[in-house]
Amino acid sequence: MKEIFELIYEGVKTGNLDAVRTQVQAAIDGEVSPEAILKEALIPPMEEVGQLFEEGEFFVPEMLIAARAMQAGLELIKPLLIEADVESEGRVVLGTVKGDLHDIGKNLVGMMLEGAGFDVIDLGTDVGPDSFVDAVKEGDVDIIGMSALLTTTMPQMEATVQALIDAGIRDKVKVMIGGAPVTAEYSERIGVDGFAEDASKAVKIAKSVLE
Ligand code: B1M
Repeated sequence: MKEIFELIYEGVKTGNLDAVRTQVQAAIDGEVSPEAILKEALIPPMEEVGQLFEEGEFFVPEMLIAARAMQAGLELIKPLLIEADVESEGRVVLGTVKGDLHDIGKNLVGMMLEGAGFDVIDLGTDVGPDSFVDAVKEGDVDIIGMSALLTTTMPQMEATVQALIDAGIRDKVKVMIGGAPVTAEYSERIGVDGFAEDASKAVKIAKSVLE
């Protein structure tokens, strides 16, 4: 099985979607537990990719193709994971804020969070404060994750925090934000719980805000 795990690792790291699909299916057919496939074969290469990105060795395209390859593997084991009832790290409601249609970064963050064992509900793009509030009211949400790529849409993050306060549910959920124009200073100013400048840090922040 070591060899299959190594092939999955290499496939994710190099973004070889077909190899990942083939090897994950081989592991499933060999009755390897979906949890082992996730934790020992799919997540470790993404951690390395995130690390290489932070060190400037990998760039966004490499990270995207790796994330896509990991996602292909995840899709195969997802039904089995649900069946096996693997404990989730937490539930994240993710969206790009109102007026903003950029979704590549958000999708990448969502994939990394899923890969790290979070349950992700993706509300898509152009998500207004009320939609985030409604999602929290529907229950069982641990973190709201907002993405913004435009300086003109960033204020929607503050508006969403205010909407959560107005609805009396700000203390029921952690809020984390990110996106190219977003800074740590801005996140402190608007009173959110976490800010991440890239997708791999988003996983670390999501884990730390729930601690
Ligand atoms: Co637009 N765009 N765009 N664009 N676009 C930018 C953002 C811009 C910087 C380009 C520029 O002028 N240099 C500029 C914004 C300027 C500003 O506000 N300061 C801009 C503009 C002006 C516009 C339009 C207004 C252009 C126009 O129509 N005149 C328009 C707006 C549309 C709208 O949203 N209403 C527009 C449209 C588009 C496209 C549709 C063509 C396309 C988006 C396609 C899509 O997303 N499906 C697009 C693109 C591709 C870009 C650039 C080139 C690339 C963005 C991207 O995907 N980056 C961008 C220039 C740039 O950023 N260099 C630009 C890759 C992605 C992986 O990175 O999204 O930063 P990023 O995500 C990172 C981190 O930020 C972080 O992790 C991710 C992975 O590491 N992160 C989070 C993101 N969200 C997070 C959430 C978290 C944590 C971390 O927690 C929840």
